[in-house]
Amino acid sequence: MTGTLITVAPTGAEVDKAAVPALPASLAELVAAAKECQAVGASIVHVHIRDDDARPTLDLGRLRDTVAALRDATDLVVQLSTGGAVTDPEDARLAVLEAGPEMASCTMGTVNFGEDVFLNRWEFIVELHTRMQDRGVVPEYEIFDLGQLSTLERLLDRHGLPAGGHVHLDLVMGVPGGMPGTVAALAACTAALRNLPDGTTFSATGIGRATLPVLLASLAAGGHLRVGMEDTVTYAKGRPVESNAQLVARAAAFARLAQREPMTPAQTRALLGIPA
Ligand code: KMH
Ligand code: ZN
Repeated sequence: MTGTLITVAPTGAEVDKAAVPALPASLAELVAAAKECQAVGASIVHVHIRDDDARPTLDLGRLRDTVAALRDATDLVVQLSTGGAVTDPEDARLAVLEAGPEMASCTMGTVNFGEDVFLNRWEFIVELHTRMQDRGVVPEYEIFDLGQLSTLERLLDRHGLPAGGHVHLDLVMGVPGGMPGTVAALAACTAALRNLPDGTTFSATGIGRATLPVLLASLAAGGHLRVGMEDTVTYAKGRPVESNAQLVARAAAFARLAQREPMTPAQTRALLGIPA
């Protein structure tokens, strides 16, 4: 059994900075959070950025500055979100790749997202996947529901393996409108992995109160972990999350208990086929 790849998703597009002041929103806050998270066991940072008013943005100049600042200050694999916010148009989401990340997210289908819809048409998915192949950007395939694993299988069959040659996906569990954050749902997903290329790896994240059950289930199933304030802002009942590092430290402690040490950024790059 390998170590544990821990991704931190520190910001997201949905949490309101005014309601959650600990959320890293400015570039300085994001870089500081990323450094702290690397120190306690993260190896990938999944990045959404905010504007000066802490609203989500896909501004390309800001994205380029963010990639550069995170590379300067950390060894983390920088994974830009191409999901953005539910209101972001497809062309702006595709343009994220122009910021030159090593890695980017790529969602495998449309899903109801609370009161909203997170739209991911087949043609858009194909465009994102093939642009990533052309630019050498390694995808993390985001899976919000079981059927999206079949979409991933179809994508790889028709359009080939991603840059780096390794398939890595993230099960996002517990979004209202997607699959629940349960052991049964995770087991159904892991059973479906047999239809994907040999060596496919997965991480899992549970939204809100699904955080801990999904974390434990993923470790038990040989999976990796994603945690962060994009996905939960409550550490325990009645106890707000103090920092992203607090969530990463807890994930790393569980990984060690499972005798699967957190992977370093170098080990993560080697696993995913990202050049050192
Ligand atoms: N903010 C969600 C609408 C991703 O980053 O690729 C989409 C999301 C997925 O967070
Ligand atoms: Zn995201």
